[in-house]
Amino acid sequence: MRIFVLTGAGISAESGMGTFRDSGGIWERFDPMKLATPEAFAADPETVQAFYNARRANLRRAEPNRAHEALAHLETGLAAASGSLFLCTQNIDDLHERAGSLHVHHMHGELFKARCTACGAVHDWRDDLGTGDNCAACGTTGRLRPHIVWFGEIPFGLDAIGEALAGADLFVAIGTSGSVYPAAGLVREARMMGLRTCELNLEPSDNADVFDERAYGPASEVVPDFVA
Ligand code: BJW
Repeated sequence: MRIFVLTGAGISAESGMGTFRDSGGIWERFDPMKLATPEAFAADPETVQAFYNARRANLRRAEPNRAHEALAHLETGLAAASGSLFLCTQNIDDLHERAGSLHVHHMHGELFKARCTACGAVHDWRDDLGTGDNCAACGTTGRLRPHIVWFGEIPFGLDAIGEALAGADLFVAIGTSGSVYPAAGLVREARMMGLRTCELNLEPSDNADVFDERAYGPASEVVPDFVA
């Protein structure tokens, strides 16, 4: 069995990372157009950096939950049975990796990385990022930005995502509202390619009617049940 899993903010909700569009979610408290666009960063880099510095501090305190652990076990189990797991996450946290997942595709980038807009180098970055920081590759000051895909930017590795989908038997979406493209369109692509599709979420997503199978509840319960 070759499984393509797409995860979203809901899988990390019980780890305290916050979702975007739920009641009290990140985009209810903050305007995404002022924080998560290249235009916002160009206009006010200090405010954007402060937003991501706070999110980075939160991630340093967070721990993976049973849902992340279940997917790490699924990867090992499938590999032992000559199958495979392509774990594609929209999340910028590293909780899949900390739970033991070996291969994680971060289509919207990573909070613990910074990218130099002068030379393109990507650096591990766990602490606060500021306009006075240097790029260790080219030495330029003040050109580092969060290594994150903002609105209007092209998600990372779309070719690899397409190839993995084409080679899979089953598509599973976990903890995502299905409202941000192109990730939200993957379930329809999967169906067109003949994969079976399954949604695991707290409540029906925007795409719920597209899935063949659905199970609803907290990720820490429905994901281990699915993997068992
Ligand atoms: C639980 C749970 C629990 C809760 N257990 N479940 C039409 C109009 C205008 C714009 C567009 C348009 N169509 C497309 C666009 C462009 C735009 C877009 O989609 N906008 C929409 C809002 C309409 N997309 C883009 O700009 C993307 N780029 C792009 O399109 O490039 C052009 C291109 C693409 C391809 C080929 C060629 C050209 C880029 C999108 C970047 C998204 N960036 C963000 C911010 C990242 C950094 C950060 O974190 O700050 O990514 S936005 C935010 O949303 C974040 C997430 O990854 C993403 C998805 O959110 P997610 O994960 O689904 O979270 P929620 O909160 O929405 O849902 C959580 C779910 O969990 C809910 O269902 C809950 O019920 C559930 N849940 N607790 C299980 N315990």
